[in-house]
Amino acid sequence: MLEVWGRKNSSNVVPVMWAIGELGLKHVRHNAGGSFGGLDTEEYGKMNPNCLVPTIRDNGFALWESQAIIRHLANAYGLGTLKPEDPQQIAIADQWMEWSSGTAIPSYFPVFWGLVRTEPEQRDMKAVEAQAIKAGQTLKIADNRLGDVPFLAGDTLTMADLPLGAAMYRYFNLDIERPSLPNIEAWYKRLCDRPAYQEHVMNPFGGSPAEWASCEKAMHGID
Ligand SMILES: N[C@@H](CCC(=O)N[C@@H](CS)C(=O)NCC(=O)O)C(=O)O
Repeated sequence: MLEVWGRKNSSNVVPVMWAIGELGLKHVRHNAGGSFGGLDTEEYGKMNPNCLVPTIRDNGFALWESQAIIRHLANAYGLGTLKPEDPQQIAIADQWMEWSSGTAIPSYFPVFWGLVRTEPEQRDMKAVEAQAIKAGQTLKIADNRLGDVPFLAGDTLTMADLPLGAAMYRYFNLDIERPSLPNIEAWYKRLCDRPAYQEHVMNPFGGSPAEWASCEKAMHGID
């Protein structure tokens, strides 16, 4: 049995759940982190010494770090789907995962944090706007790539698309100026057509800390 620990609105849990959905894996998810707590117990610390989410246990095998989890699921259950078969395609998929988590998401994340996770009266809108411009510039790199191929690693959806694809739902639903990114927009529309994306990524997150908390509250009692 595959078990996942993590609240479903966590930006690092979302791509893991999306991977599980794409692969159609039977699983149990335990709400943890945020207002659900549960990360500071001895038992949880043994599975994940960072006391963060997500963590999985796959038939007794515990693993943390969302990208490592996505790669494990793709290796174990997604050869030829989420995990390309050709070594060069695998390397390209890895490249876009690394770029997404190391470059693109860090450029967009302060915008999300500066709006959704910051009280309106404490927001530094100049910094948010400046960062939104930087994020847009960075995303042009993926936009160029997606002008050549429909998905980041080639013709079909792979693990390459998951980290950035998950972040794009929030990017496109934040109240910010965005540059024209026609190829990312077309890719994002393709992702929005996927049932697993609809179920695991397209969930309300609100536009302020109060709205975020009320979206999270609505999840209590739902595992
Ligand atoms: N690099 C880690 C980061 C994990 C992380 O920062 N998780 C955050 C949620 S996105 C967390 O557990 N925060 C504490 C909490 O949710 O209570 C990963 O990708 O899994």
